[in-house]
Amino acid sequence: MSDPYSSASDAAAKLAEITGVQSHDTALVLGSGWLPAADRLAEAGSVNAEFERAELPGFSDAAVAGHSGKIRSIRIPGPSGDLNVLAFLARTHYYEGKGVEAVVHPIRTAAQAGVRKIVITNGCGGLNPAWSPGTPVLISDHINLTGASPLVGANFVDLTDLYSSRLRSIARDLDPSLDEGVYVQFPGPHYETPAEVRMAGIIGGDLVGMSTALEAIAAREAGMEILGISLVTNLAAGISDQPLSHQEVIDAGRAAATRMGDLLAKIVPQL
Ligand code: 8IG
Repeated sequence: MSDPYSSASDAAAKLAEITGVQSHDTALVLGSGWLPAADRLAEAGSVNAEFERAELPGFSDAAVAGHSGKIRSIRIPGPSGDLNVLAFLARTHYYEGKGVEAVVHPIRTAAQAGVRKIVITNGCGGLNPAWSPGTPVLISDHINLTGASPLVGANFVDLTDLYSSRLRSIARDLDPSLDEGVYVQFPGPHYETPAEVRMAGIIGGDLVGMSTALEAIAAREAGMEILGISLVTNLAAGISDQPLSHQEVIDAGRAAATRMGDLLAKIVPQL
């Protein structure tokens, strides 16, 4: 990719052409287990367009089972008129080896498409044994253990209140049962060892995953307000004596779909 920002601007132009929507208001990035929830959100409104993300400049095909490679533009009613929501039904993960630029290209495309607020979701492992698979947790902060950044050069972006306390409090008003936690992004694609999970807890983490942090940094650079929601799909390695499996992740997402969909349908219009 040449200049990542001009590539995102090309993608945004193509997005406007495909969707017929000149400007989107809110973006939604869907993590493992969240696809059924996006379907419920679409039912709360109408779909402007849905297409393969590879149709946009700079995007490649999806690589993970349980992720769809599509992008969906949804129009939903909001308190002060309709909102256009740009939903990425899958993300590019850092572990795919396509580089950080590819990981955050959807975020930068959304920014160029006018998006000012973003909901970043993921499926992850939980350190708190009270979080049974299917529990949603608001991300209060993150620890980036990838050793990478989407930013290049002397670009000293402030990450204080990265996961907007204003948006978190709106979410908790709508669902007071929501807990909060610190998300630790590991590079993956392997899951953690039990010792690494213990370390994550000692350094202040509550959730372990392979996404979100790099995207949130790019979203902040672009000036967006960020809400992060993790769906705990499994207890992190060593927290329970069960081995981890990707099927468990997909099953937990399916089981939690109704709750997550209702949550998104309630929260997204109010942000
Ligand atoms: I879903 O336990 C899901 N993604 N790193 N660890 C990490 N990523 C995950 C996990 C997990 N579960």
